[in-house]
Amino acid sequence: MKLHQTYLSPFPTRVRLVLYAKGIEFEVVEPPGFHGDPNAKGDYLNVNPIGRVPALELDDGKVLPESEVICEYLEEAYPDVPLMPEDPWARAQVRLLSRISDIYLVMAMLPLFNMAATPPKTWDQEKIRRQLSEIGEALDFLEEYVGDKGYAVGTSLTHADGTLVPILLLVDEWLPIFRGPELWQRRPKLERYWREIGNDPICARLIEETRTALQQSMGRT
Ligand SMILES: N[C@@H](CCC(=O)N[C@@H](CS)C(=O)NCC(=O)O)C(=O)O
Repeated sequence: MKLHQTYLSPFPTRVRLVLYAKGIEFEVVEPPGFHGDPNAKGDYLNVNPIGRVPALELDDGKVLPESEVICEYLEEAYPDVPLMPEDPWARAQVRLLSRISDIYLVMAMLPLFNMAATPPKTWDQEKIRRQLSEIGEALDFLEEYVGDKGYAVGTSLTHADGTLVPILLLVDEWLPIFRGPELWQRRPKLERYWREIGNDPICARLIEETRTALQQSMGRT
């Protein structure tokens, strides 16, 4: 199995959590043309015509794009080490946290990611102010629903941790370049989650991998 991905993007990180947790062997392929790399995506567009990362390539050559769909596929194809709770309400909480992150938080961060690739003196301060306000609102939504027992939902690893860990790391480490809202201020549940989730060895590994990629990318720009 191959995971076409970058370590900087939060979406493949969500998939790596599943692969690590379930002990599935895979090869990492890092396609060109992402995160400011001026090279064309080239052959990767034949692998994944959507042109985004991640894409999971099975041993028989079939390719699946879209992180959430990949995670659901892996959950069904490799049911050992379940990453979904059994209780329907808890399952809904896993999906809710991922949905809030994808729809509200990631969408609010995207314009700032794009802006960060341009010279700071061209940055639209009003746009930055609006995006930071939306990011703060999305973090408030997460504060409402995130669990308080060491994991995003319940007392063990779920797909919601795969969603939250990389995006919170980006908010924490990357957002300060825009003088963003202090992530943990007035958000004690999120603060506790962030403090405790690093105790999980798989999440600690994801944090380390993302932090290394972030430092490399900042050194490059
Ligand atoms: N909905 C997609 C989003 C994936 C996505 O947008 N990935 C970004 C990287 S963070 C990407 O590939 N963007 C296209 C590009 O950078 O050219 C998923 O969940 O897999």
